[in-house]
Amino acid sequence: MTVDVTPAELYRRMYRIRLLEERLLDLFATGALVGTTHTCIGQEANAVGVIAHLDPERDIVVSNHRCHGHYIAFQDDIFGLLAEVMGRVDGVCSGKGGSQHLCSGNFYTNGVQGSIVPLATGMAMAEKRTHGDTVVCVFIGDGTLGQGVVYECLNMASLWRLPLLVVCEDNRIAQTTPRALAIAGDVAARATPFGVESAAYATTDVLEVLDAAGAAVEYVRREQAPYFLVLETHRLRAHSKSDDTRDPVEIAAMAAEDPLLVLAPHLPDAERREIEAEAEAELAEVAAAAERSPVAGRSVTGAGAPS
Ligand SMILES: Cc1ncc(C[n+]2csc(CCOP(=O)(O)OP(=O)(O)O)c2C)c(N)n1
Repeated sequence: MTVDVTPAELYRRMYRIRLLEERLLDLFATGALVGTTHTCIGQEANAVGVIAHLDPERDIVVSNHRCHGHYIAFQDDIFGLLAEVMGRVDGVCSGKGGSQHLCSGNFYTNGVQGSIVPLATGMAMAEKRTHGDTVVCVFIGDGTLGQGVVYECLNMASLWRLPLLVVCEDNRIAQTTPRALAIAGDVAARATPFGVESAAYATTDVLEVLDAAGAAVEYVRREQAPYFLVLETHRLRAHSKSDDTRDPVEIAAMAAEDPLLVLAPHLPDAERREIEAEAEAELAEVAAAAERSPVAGRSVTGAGAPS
C-alpha cells in the first residue's frame, strides 16, 4: 500500500523525533530532569514508516518503554511529550505518567515488557467486534520475545483472527544482553507455528520500512487477521540515559546507517536545511512553553481527593 508522503515529509517527521530526544538526553545530563528515559535515536524509520499507514482516529497504537517516536509519529504532540517528561501539568498525562506511560487518544504505552501485547490483543478483539476495519499495532523489542505471553497472544490472535499488527523492532540488544545470548533461531519464524503471517526486513531506510509496513497494515486491515513484522534496526544511544556496554566501534558502524543520513540524499540539501531549521525553532518554542507550565504536584484537593 502506498501513502502520499514525500521524502521531505518523512525527513521532517524523523528529524523532529530526533531533536526532541536529543533535548531530553541533554536535560537529563544536566540534572534538569529526574527519572529515566529511553530514546529511539537510530530507530526513527520504524516509528515513522509504520505509523504513516495508521489513522489516529481509527487505529490504535500500543507502545513500550521506548515510545517517544511512536507517540510523536501517531499524535504529533511534541509539547505534550516534553511537558510530560518534565513533569508539568500540561503534559499529555498531566505530568504524572512520565516518559514510559503515555496515554492519549488511541495511543497507549507502558514500560512492563510484554504486558502491552495482551492489552493490544484485547483491544484488537474489541475493535473487531465493534468496527471491523481497525488496525491495532503493538511495538515490542527483540528482548521481549522472551516473554511467553507474546506467544499466547499470537495464538489467540490467530485463532480468533484479530486485527493485530505486532512490530518487533529488533535492535539486537536488550538493555545490555545481546540478542545472540538470548534469542535462538529465526525471529520472524516464531509466528509461523501459530499460522500468523510474518516478514523480516533489515533496514534503516524509511522508504523501505514504509513499503514493508504498508503491505503489513493493508493485510491486517483487509483480512482482520494478525501479522508479525520484524524490523531489524540500530539503537544508536544507550539503553536509557548512559548505560551502553557496546563497543564504540560497533556503534560507529551502525551510525553510518543512521536513518536521517540514509534519507538525506532523497531531498535537496536546501530543503533539508529548511526542515531542520523549522524543527529547531519549533522545539525552542515548545520547550519555552513547557518550561512555563506548572510542575505537577500531589494535589490534595479537587475531584478524587481523599475525604
Ligand atoms: C517485565 C520486565 N522486565 C524487565 C524490565 C526492565 N527492562 C526494561 S527495557 C528492557 C530491555 C528491553 O529490550 P527490548 O525488548 O529488546 O527493547 P529495547 O530496549 O531494545 O527497545 C528491560 C530488561 C521491564 N521493563 N519489564
